[in-house]
Amino acid sequence: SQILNIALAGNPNAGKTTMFNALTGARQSVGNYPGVTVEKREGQVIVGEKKINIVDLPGTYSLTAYSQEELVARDYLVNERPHAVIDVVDASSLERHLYLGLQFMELGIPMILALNMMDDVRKSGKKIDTEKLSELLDMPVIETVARTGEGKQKLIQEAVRYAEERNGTWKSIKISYGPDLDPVLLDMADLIEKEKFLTDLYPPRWLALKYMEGDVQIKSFGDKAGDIGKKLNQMVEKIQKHCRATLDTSPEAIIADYRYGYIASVTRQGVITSTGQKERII
Ligand code: GDP
Ligand code: MG
Ligand code: K
Repeated sequence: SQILNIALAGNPNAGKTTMFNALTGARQSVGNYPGVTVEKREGQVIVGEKKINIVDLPGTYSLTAYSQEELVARDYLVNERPHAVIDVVDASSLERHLYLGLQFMELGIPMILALNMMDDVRKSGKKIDTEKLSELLDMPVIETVARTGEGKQKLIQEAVRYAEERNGTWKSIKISYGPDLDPVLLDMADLIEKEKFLTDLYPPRWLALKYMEGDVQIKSFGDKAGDIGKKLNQMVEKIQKHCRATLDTSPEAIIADYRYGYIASVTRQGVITSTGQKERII
């Protein structure tokens, strides 16, 4: 039968490597990604009769081209197309950690959320409504404590089930970036779609967003592609000028604001509650 490839991703210190070790035990190997010094940790886990290949991706806060780690992580996802990504988050800083998760959702890769460090959450007196979060994000959400192995079995089983259900289908969510950026993003995505610019690897709207964020890797692909790159550059320059002149900001800053706004709109729907008392004591 087919071997499933599953990637572990998340912010640094979310507990990825601890979870990776808990899942794979001694069945692991360490290498490097081609051309860079970033460590590549791979391991195997058996679920029932199935063999699962797990990659522990470098920790990242975003999916930009600013750092080698972020480029390695996103290049791995788009080029190797693992069957699913498990986003390991520190559940005690859920909103901050979901910033990366939202970008996986925009990329469209099948995603499972591991709410790690649930021991810390319980101690703090905070409560997370996992079912509600799963419903709102439209993906499996599993509570874990990587340090003790709590939830690891459920996590990998659910990842396998979900990976098989999605069967390699990527579906990206489209969030609003407001009245200034949305129309331009639509125009750019239309152009990208029409010209089939990198659309075998990335969703058109995602590429448009990367252009607006000034992503050097995607821009260099466009520059090599000629006309489409020139047109996209012009569109970005125009919206940059508009943002500077009328709002004294940049498209990049607006994009970050709307991402945090989207995350807050999710977590405010009763996902995070606290029994105030305990929180005050701690
Ligand atoms: P990575 O950077 O995402 O690979 O994170 P690590 O696996 O290296 O973990 C970062 C730190 O968090 C380590 O000190 C771990 O022991 C700790 N840690 C990992 N998982 C948990 C957990 O579920 N609960 C608690 N309290 N600590 C954890
Ligand atoms: Mg690690
Ligand atoms: K910790």
